[in-house]
Amino acid sequence: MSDSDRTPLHLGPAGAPKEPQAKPGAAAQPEPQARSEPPRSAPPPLPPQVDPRAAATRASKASSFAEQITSSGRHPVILFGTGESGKSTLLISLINCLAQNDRRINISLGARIFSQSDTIAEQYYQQAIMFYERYTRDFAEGTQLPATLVEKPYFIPIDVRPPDGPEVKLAFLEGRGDWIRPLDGDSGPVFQDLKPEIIDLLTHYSSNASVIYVAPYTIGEGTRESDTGLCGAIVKYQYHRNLPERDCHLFTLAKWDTFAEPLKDDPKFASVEDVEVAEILMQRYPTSWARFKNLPIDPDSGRRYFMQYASGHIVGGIVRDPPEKHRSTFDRYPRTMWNWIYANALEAGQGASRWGKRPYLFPEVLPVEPPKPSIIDQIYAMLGRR
Ligand SMILES: Nc1nc2c(ncn2[C@@H]2O[C@H](COP(=O)(O)OP(=O)(O)OP(=O)(O)O)[C@@H](O)[C@H]2O)c(=O)[nH]1
Ligand SMILES: [Mg+2]
Repeated sequence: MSDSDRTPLHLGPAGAPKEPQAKPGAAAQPEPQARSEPPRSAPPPLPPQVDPRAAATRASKASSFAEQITSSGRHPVILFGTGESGKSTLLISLINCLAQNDRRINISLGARIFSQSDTIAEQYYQQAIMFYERYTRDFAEGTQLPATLVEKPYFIPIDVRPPDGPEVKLAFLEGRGDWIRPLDGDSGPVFQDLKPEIIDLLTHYSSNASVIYVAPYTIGEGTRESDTGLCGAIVKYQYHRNLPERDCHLFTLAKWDTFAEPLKDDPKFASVEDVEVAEILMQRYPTSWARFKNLPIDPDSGRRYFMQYASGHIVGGIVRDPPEKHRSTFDRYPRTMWNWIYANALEAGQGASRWGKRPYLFPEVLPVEPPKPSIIDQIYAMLGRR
């Protein structure tokens, strides 16, 4: 089945009707518009006879990721992947898909999420501005992203307003891949625990989140470490998350252009059987793919998908303009993912039972569900790692 032919199966309880193909957008390129930051307000003074323990509780609540995301009303999108797996570039490709290529749908940097006006909250927002304004522009002009080197994970608030559908407010969680790198040594644990901020989010956030697992076709010396790291992230996610079945999960075979090279006109860049993508995942990511397929989610709930993904035409370390004949295929990857994110965010706002069909931004592309886990997958998942 080719991407362009994909029937929108498995999406939502009743599925979505097939629509005519949308024209791939390659319109003029506006600068992403950043929303100006609201003025900082001074922190409220503590009452005179305050109990220090109560103050501490309030302080930790105020800086709690779960608390802040809940009060912002934003839908969190969490990305897991080891260093250099392509998380940040994937996020850039999503932003640029709307900000640069398809002006029909409005995208902008949202208001700051952390309400308190301390240094760390300010730093979070400055990082988000930097990402949204600087990195997206640099990437569009041909420069690769630097490795993410922040001290703590942070959210990039993003608002998406389609002309003929409800607006969604999102919060993309950006961080460093080496936080999930497997631990060295012949004894002791293999998996790192997640950062405390992410644990806080997973433990206390009670609505649904979108979770993206980034598994690149090629990386460094090979995919083994990336597989183990990703498996560890899923193990820890499962350990900390209350209600994993409520979240929406997407496993991506990233850097697809390094498998099916558009410069060589490999037809698989545009069209490939889903079973082949699943086969590659099984070979290159045996433990994390198995673990993913074994997440305790109702197989018929439409909460688990996979897809191949290319974030851009990146050759020899240079980001290039895609050749005209491949442009619409490059666009299809972020469009497909946008459909998934948009529907998840709307569902979170409205409650699963309130919509009969899955809403989408781009009718021509929708992700698909993975095959059911085999016995071998189940064994791998139990072992945790090979
Ligand atoms: N060919 C190709 N290269 C990609 C793609 N996505 C990312 N890359 C390259 O892979 C490298 C790592 O990408 P990043 O997005 O920085 O990876 P990351 O997961 O954010 O890495 P950390 O910030 O270290 O965690 C960069 O050199 C990117 O240009 C892709 O889809 N295709
Ligand atoms: Mg990064």
